[in-house]
Amino acid sequence: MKLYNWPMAPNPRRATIFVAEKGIDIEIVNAGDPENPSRLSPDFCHRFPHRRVPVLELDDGDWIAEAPAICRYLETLYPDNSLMGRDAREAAQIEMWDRVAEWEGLMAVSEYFRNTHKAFAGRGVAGYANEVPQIPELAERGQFRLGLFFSKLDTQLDDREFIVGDRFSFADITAYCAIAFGTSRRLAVADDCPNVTRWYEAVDARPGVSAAA
Ligand SMILES: N[C@@H](CCC(=O)N[C@@H](CS)C(=O)NCC(=O)O)C(=O)O
Repeated sequence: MKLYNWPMAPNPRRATIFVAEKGIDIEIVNAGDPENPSRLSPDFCHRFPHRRVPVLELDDGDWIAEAPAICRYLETLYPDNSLMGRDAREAAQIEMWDRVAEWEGLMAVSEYFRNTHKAFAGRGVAGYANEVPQIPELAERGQFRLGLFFSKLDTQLDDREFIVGDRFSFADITAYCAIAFGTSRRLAVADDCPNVTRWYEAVDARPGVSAAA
């Protein structure tokens, strides 16, 4: 198997952290264009018309995209050190918070990033070769939505070490990747969210997380 990554991009990082935390030995390949690091390589886009990372290429050439689907597949193959739930209730709660983190955290940062960064002019939506103009109002709304997500997460983390119960899970990975990417774009955690700050620092210090930087 090969896992296609794009250093600094938050969605493939969900998969590379997952792999590092579980200790799975998989070849990780950079799908970026060496001539233009803000784009995926023409060869990758030709081979995988999904045009987004992460992609997991299987040994028979078949492939799986979308970070949660890749991680679910790997979790099934390598059930030790579960990151997606040990029983029905834990699995559902992790999936619930992963979806919240993706839809409310990652999408908010992505709305901001794709509608402001100069290298993404005309590339407002990931995964298509079509020209999609940037919309400054979407960047503003993304920044606002991220504040809502911080507040929601702060409440959830009020009496918990991690997002679901007291175990690190895929939900923490997705929320961390959203916030880490936001921080790199000067969208820092709001001062009135101390639980998020405490949790973020703990996740950031995990060896599996720094190994997949
Ligand atoms: N929902 C997808 C999102 C994948 C995605 O948007 N990936 C971005 C990087 S974070 C990408 O491949 N962008 C390609 C581009 O900007 O051309 C997932 O879970 O993997």
